[in-house]
Amino acid sequence: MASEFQRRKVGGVFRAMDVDGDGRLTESDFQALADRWTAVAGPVDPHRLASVMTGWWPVLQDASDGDGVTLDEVLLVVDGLDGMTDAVAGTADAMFEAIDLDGDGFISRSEYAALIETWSGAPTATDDVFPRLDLDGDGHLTREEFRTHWTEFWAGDNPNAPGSYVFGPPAR
Ligand SMILES: [Ca+2]
Ligand SMILES: [Ca+2]
Ligand SMILES: [Ca+2]
Repeated sequence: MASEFQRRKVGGVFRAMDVDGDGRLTESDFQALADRWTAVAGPVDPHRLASVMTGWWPVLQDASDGDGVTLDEVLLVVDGLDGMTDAVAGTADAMFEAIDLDGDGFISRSEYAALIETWSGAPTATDDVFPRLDLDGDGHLTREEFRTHWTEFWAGDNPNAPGSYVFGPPAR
């Protein structure tokens, strides 16, 4: 069973992805997300970002009753991620490459800010979050740091872990 914290954490991402706000993720939400990301016209390639997320679509659909994917169904998938660590790490790497705009193998503070702004569709303060994610304080995120946070976000349940805030502060 997902904890209250996981429900709140994943629920924030769910609401960002449920573009039409009907409480279910459908393919039209993913299309609308790609459109939103394209409209931001930032440096993040919206199609690359969308393909990272749509890679999980078959897994989500398997958990659903065929009428869109609800938050409860997403949480069912989240519950099962302990046994899918390779798939989660693979998504982290794909996401990392989508964020690493200059391809230098690191995520800079500005690359991270571009991701969150594109993701949320609005300017979002990331100055407080980034230093927490930068575990060794060298000013950028390595692939390993990002993989740690991404895995914590999706498979973990620790309100004090920096990775719980990889998409920004959770909704209350
Ligand atoms: Ca929807
Ligand atoms: Ca970079
Ligand atoms: Ca670092």
